[in-house]
Amino acid sequence: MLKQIPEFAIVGHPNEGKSSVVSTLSEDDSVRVSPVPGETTDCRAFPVLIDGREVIRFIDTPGFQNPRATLAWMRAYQGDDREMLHEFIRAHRDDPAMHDDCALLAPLAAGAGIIFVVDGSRPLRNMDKAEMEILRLTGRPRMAIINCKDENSSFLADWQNEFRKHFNAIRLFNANKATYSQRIALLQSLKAIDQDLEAVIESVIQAFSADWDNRRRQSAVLITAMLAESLRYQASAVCPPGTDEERLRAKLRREYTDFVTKRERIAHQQIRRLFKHNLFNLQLPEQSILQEDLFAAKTWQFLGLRDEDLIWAAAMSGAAAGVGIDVLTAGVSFGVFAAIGGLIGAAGAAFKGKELLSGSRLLGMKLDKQQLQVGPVTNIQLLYILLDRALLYFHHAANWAHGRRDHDSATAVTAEEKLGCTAAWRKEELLICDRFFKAVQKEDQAAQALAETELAGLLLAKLREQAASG
Ligand SMILES: Nc1nc2c(ncn2[C@@H]2O[C@H](COP(=O)(O)OP(=O)(O)OP(=O)(O)O)[C@@H](O)[C@H]2O)c(=O)[nH]1
Ligand SMILES: [Mg+2]
Repeated sequence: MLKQIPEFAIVGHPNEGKSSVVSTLSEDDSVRVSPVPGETTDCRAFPVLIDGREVIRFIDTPGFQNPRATLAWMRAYQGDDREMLHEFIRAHRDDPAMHDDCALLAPLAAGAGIIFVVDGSRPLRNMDKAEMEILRLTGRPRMAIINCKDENSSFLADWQNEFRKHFNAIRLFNANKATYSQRIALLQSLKAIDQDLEAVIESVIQAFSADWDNRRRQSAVLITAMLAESLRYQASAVCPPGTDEERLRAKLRREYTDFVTKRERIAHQQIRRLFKHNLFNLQLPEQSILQEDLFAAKTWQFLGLRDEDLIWAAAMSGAAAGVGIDVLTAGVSFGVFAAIGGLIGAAGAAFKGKELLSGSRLLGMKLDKQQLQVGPVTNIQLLYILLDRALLYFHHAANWAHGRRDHDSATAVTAEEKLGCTAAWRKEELLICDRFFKAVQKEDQAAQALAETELAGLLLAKLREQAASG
């Protein structure tokens, strides 16, 4: 019988990706991963905690050191099967040549199930067969994971054939690319390796699902709060006669962009932490639009709504709103998005991001006799840009496997280089955004709270959709 908290030892040959698998499965980026074989020299348990309660435990182990000698000893063993592993460890614990074999078999002797990891992009060797035979002889429930370190799949069939003889379940699982749903699929397979495990693993899957939904809910609230604060931001400066007005404008504009840029970064970091990327800074694909500054022209070209949707939204809001004026008035104040689209399209004419904010309409800058005021923003496109970027960031944070350390941009997720996803939202959804945009800038607290709840609800639904499609 396995213990109440299911425990799995991740075992295999050195350098095959065992620690990477542990890191990804336990969402723990403190697991030591290294290209040098022999990095892991002792067992270490990585518990998965949900709401402070341990639900499952993965044990990282050193690779087999001397599988042939281990197998020979086991084959010659004549004693009680249930004592075999304990006897093996007793007989070899003082032999440095068998240190790693004793270490990796210890959790199995204590009752852990087995997850055997191989790099399926290399050919099968006799050594692997010896390791599989050792694991079979332990009698523990066991599953094999084929972690293809590179794209070569020509050896897969050999591995699968061999695995069928030794394991209760086999799965392809890439420690560097596995998404949340692939992790859940792996847990589903683990259920099948032993009937005793079924109920307890099912409850682990339920706990994982509830935890992830909670992360989506919290992300929706964090994004909503970031939007509200960014859209509502305003600042003013005294501007007595004789002041250098241009300088003061530039200063306020800079303060504005700094504020929103920082506020956005904080929200992204909060999301990153929700997904337990604590030690390694989440690397975004090199090609990602998220690499661009929030106020860069490229950002506004690729994300946010298309002009026709904005015009529609403007019409719905009434032309009195800033967005209406921006979109519908031709000439200098024609929306920044249109200007950018045109300029970039026109033979790559240079367009400096800073100019985005040069139109006073974007920021609602106004001057009276004594003071200059900036914000709140009048262009709703900022809301969509921030939203698109937050949803993209969420996508990366949720799908970045913890075991992945190389940050190779060639294999990164890049299926985003189109318009941001808000451009495909339905009209009812755009109206929710529109109501939010107007409400957060008013004094009416009750209306603000209602609009925030409504937007957070929409975002939660979107994040759930993202999960279902990923
Ligand atoms: N490209 C790629 N590299 C991987 C993958 N899995 C592991 N690696 C790399 O392979 C190397 C070994 O990974 P580890 O997880 O440390 O392997 P291990 O089996 O724990 O190794 P030892 O502890 O030394 O036995 C590291 O450089 C990993 O980044 C993968 O799926 N794809
Ligand atoms: Mg290791």
